[in-house]
Amino acid sequence: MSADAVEQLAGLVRAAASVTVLTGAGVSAASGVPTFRGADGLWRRYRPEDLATPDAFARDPRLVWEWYDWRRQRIAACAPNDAHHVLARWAQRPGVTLVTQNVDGLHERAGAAAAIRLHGSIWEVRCARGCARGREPRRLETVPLETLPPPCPHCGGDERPGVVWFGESLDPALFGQALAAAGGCDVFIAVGTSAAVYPAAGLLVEAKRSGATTIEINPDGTPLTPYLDVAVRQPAERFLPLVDAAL
Ligand code: BV8
Ligand code: ZN
Repeated sequence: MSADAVEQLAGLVRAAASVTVLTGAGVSAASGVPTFRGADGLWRRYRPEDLATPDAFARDPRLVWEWYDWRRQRIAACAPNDAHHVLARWAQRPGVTLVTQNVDGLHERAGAAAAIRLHGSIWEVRCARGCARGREPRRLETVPLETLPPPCPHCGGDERPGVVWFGESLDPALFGQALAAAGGCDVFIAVGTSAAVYPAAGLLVEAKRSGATTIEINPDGTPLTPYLDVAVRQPAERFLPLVDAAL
């Protein structure tokens, strides 16, 4: 691990008045949570259009829930890793905003309660019919679930996972907060994301456009690598603790 890359990032974070971090599935890889597009990726065995879309759910809610229940069981057996713990500490510092695409809840379990969760949570469910009392998400942490799909406690219809599917809009207030944090920071750090999914990946572009120093921590390159100032080809769980120790 190059000491100057560690010192370079520590210097940037130390000198920054505001830092925004965007994480993706790669930050949870070391915890054993399968990523979406990596070698052991979730999508390899399943096609996104088959499972993470409203049409898929309308067509076969049980199949979609079998996938989510399997993922919930996998994630329940995982623990936050050193990258989550470092980012939870950084998120306590003034001027640091943590934004995540992840739905696994590991940032929150590491103590980053205020993480902006752009794509929702696999630990929340809500009424698929959108009935008056069931439309707000509720926590449901049972694994495995007794009934697939879980029934809405208010209208008895199917509940759906409390996540944002492809073709669904992100919560405008949440995305607005993330966009402001990307456009207003001195340093923007993308950790463990393939920058393949929009509008989340657009936060990197917004940070760059607004003059932030942009950094990517990822063993592999991404489509946005050419536009970034610093590319750290290291796993997050090894690199972030070294930067944290150098702060
Ligand atoms: C929307 C929740 C408006 C569900 C997910 C342009 C503008 C707007 C929309 C689009 C657009 N172009 C295309 C679209 C449509 C679509 C999209 O982006 N499609 C992609 C595939 C091209 N976007 C949408 O539909 C979004 N909605 O735009 O609303 C709208 C409304 C109506 C009609 C049209 C538009 C909604 C997107 C949200 C989808 N939901 N998740 C669930 O989890 O089941 S996305 C899913 O992918 C996850 O949330 C995941 O986080 C996310 C991104 O993937 P990554 O996190 O980056 O994970 P990945 O596996 O890809 O990469 C891991 C990386 O980690 C790798 O690079 C690897 O090298 C690295 N890594 C591995 N180990 C480590 C590591 N890094 C560091 N350390 C390690 N140890
Ligand atoms: Zn309902």
